[in-house]
Amino acid sequence: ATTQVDERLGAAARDFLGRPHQLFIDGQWVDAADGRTFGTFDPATGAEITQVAHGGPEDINRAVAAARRAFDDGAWATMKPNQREQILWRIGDLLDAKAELFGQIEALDNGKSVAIATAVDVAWAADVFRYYAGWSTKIEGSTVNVSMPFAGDKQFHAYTQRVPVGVCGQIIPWNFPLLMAAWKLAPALATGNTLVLKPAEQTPLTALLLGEVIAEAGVPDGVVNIVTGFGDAGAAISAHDDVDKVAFTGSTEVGKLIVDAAKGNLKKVSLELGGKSANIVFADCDFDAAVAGSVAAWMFNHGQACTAGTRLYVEDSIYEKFTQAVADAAAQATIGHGLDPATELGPLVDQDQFDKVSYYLRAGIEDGGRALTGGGRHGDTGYFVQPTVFVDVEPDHRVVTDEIFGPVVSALRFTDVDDAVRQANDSIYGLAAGVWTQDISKAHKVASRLHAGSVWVNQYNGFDTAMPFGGFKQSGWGRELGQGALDLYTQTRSVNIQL
Ligand code: TXE
Repeated sequence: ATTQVDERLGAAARDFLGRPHQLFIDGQWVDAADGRTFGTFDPATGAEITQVAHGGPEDINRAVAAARRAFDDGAWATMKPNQREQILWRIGDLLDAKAELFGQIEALDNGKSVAIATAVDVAWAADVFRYYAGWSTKIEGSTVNVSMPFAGDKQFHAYTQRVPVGVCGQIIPWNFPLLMAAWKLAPALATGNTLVLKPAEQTPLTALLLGEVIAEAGVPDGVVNIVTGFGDAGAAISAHDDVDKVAFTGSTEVGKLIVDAAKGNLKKVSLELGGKSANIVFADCDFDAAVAGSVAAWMFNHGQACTAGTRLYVEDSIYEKFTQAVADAAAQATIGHGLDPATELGPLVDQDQFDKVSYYLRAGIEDGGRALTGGGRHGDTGYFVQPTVFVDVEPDHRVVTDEIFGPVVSALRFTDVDDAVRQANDSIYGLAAGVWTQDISKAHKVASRLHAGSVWVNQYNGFDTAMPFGGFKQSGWGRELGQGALDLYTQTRSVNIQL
């Protein structure tokens, strides 16, 4: 297939696109075992960007074997922690140094604005590597005062060690391709594991760039292996008997498949899944800040964020005025190609995602809702949809219950705190929630009653690398980021010595 190189790309990005895009196994760039490749596409135009190696189960076997050898030879797990720290820190620095390259490739492959890709995705990925670089030297066990009631007067010296889990499989989605790779890799590497990463088929490119950075930073061969491919490659990772742990970010549906596949060797599983997060606006909020924050809550990343605040609960007395202000602000967003500097809202990632969101735009109306703004496709090329605000919706409407993963919000009313909390908690998901009020006591009380892994008050998407992140209910198992992620990638050994 012929590929048109976008002239907004810099020299480094063009150079990268001109090279072959192979699998990264055991420190080498290699073709897929059967030589297959697949196309990755620009979602703003539908045009093919380039071809990428199509890794399958056989390639997963090769990658797992390399990761196993690298784990068993101990070059990484037993490396001095301060050396691991320096290597991880170097990855962060290289990401910063190549921010323009990473940002441009991310914008092209995913569709998000290059400004956001650079300032958020790349900068934060660098921060994640540096944060976990620091943890490399701080993985500690404890000494334990044992009583040993059946051992008479004998004396003991007992302690715990935190050791790596082993070979980790990491399967990531397309909405924050580089950032999700960083969230997965950095804590696993800081704690001495080796791994096989499978990027999403829609957005394989920045993971390959990251592979180059990882080699340049001095990570030993086989410690990080990157296999681009589809769901069958992910399934092969989750079912592999020589994989000790699988970490997944993606749909709740596939999360359940991974739990099933992992049963064979009872590998450890952590899951970061879907959401339908409630954003609660009280009448005593700072109105303008709440409007701007509530729009960003569901429009950020074109709604393709697991935390998207897509159930907007507004207190009765300000419902009309607030929802109109949200619709007006959303309608002003500049829609365009990610590489266009003026773009605020880019395309959805691919045809499947476009079809899914289009289905919900129809479902919102069929179920009895009304679109205050939006409701359809934007333009006639690429996968753009209009930002859409549904009102007159009921709790059982599909646009209220289902994760849509597009720039679509459903606005509902509530009467008081109890009503807001009851409605917000009425979901199979429990990933995040927003609360807008100037009454700080009310904010704390509401936060403590929400069934959500993250609660943001007077802001939305208030992430930090040091704050644990993950879901209640069907939004997942385990916590990433912060100190919490160390638990996912270590196991405890208790050693008890009779003196
Ligand atoms: O996700 P999948 P899709 C939600 C969102 C979206 C929907 C579908 O609602 O509309 O999921 O998106 C790999 N075993 N989220 O289809 O399929 C796949 O190759 C192992 C929420 O893209 O879950 C990719 O690498 N792996 C989410 C990854 O799983 C398998 C982010 C995610 O793809 C597999 C993305 C299998 N059987 C979508 N099948 C979030 N939590 O942020 C596929 N994969």
